[in-house]
Amino acid sequence: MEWDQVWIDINIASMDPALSGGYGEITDAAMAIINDKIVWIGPRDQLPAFDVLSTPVYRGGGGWITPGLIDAHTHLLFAGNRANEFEMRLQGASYQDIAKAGGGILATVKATRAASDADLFELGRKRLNALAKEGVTTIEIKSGYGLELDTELKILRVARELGKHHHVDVKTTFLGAHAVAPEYQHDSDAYVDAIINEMLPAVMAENLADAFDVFCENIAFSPEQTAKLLRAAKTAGLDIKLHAEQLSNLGGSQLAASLGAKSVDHLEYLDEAGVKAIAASGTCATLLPGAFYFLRETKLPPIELLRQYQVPMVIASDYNPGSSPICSTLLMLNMACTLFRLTPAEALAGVTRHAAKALGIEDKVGVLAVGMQADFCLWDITHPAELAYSYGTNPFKHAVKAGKLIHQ
Ligand code: DI6
Ligand code: FE
Repeated sequence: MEWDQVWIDINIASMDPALSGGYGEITDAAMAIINDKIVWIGPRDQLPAFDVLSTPVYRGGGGWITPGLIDAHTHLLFAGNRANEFEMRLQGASYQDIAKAGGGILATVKATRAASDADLFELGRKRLNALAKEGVTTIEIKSGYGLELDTELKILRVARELGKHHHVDVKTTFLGAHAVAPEYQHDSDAYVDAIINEMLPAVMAENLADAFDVFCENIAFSPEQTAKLLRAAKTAGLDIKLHAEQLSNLGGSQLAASLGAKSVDHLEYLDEAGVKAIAASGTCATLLPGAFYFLRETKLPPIELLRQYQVPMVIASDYNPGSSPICSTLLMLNMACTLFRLTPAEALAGVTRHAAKALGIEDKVGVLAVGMQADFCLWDITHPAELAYSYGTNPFKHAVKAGKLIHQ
């Protein structure tokens, strides 16, 4: 056999549903790679003979290998911070009160409009490095802190640039409909029209987005406005997804499901009809425990119903300055289990196999199997449950991205 690299002295949590056990585990495993692809994976004692003199062999020291982690919902690119609002909330103001008083998302919009491309790139690079050091190899980044053409384009261009300059793959989402722009406070329908007629065509012309998202909520866009926006995006050829049922139940999930959305996200207020609808359309349910935690939400997403209807559950950081200022995908694994009672295996599927599905890249990444891209991490752990169990000592050792060992 002629291979470019072979890994031995490892255990593998492949997350391959074809293998038994929640992790698709292979203990005392081996894996072989040619170029950017996995060409052999299995128990070490079944590894075919290969030329040990000409093949680089990597030893994993008995640790575990998982697919590279995928953070499928982030608002990574913003300027400033909202620690002042954190203090206000500690004194009793609600997230909605602050938003209605012109703070919240609009405060970050102001800071982000004022930031230069270079500043924004630098902020993004540092945050992406922090995630990469926890094993993230693919990330989704949303715009949504511009709410005007130039700044939305600036954020998406910087996101694309980050993807070019960093080993982490970046998928971009145009979220011009994150909040009603300050210029349109009294005419949200006109802002919806501006998104559809001015911003979306400009985003498409520069190929700046892979997907389109809307915040469907009583402090943002109504279901009618959301439907109009999602239809326009779909017609333009973008994947669609939705911030839905975060603070109230407006039926956004059903709407998004009826339009074939890849995912609906947040979902604390999702009901059974909504769960049925997303199960029927093959839409993923993205759960964001960081926002639940930081907003001290008490209403849990309907986890048991999602399990019952076999909806793929995604776990993501929702990293943003208002509702989840926590730049850590690993901490989300822990919170998914402690706050939402997911099993550690479900949580890991949420940042690998299911996250890949939510981004439409499940044919390439998220599972370790023959033919998949060689995106994986080596961890200094004795069982994959440790990734969700403990936090703070970071057991991450190495990432391999598209067959390349990353030095960081
Ligand atoms: N829901 C959220 O939790 C974030 N965006 C959204 O639509 C919050 C964004 C922020 O507060 O800056
Ligand atoms: Fe979000």
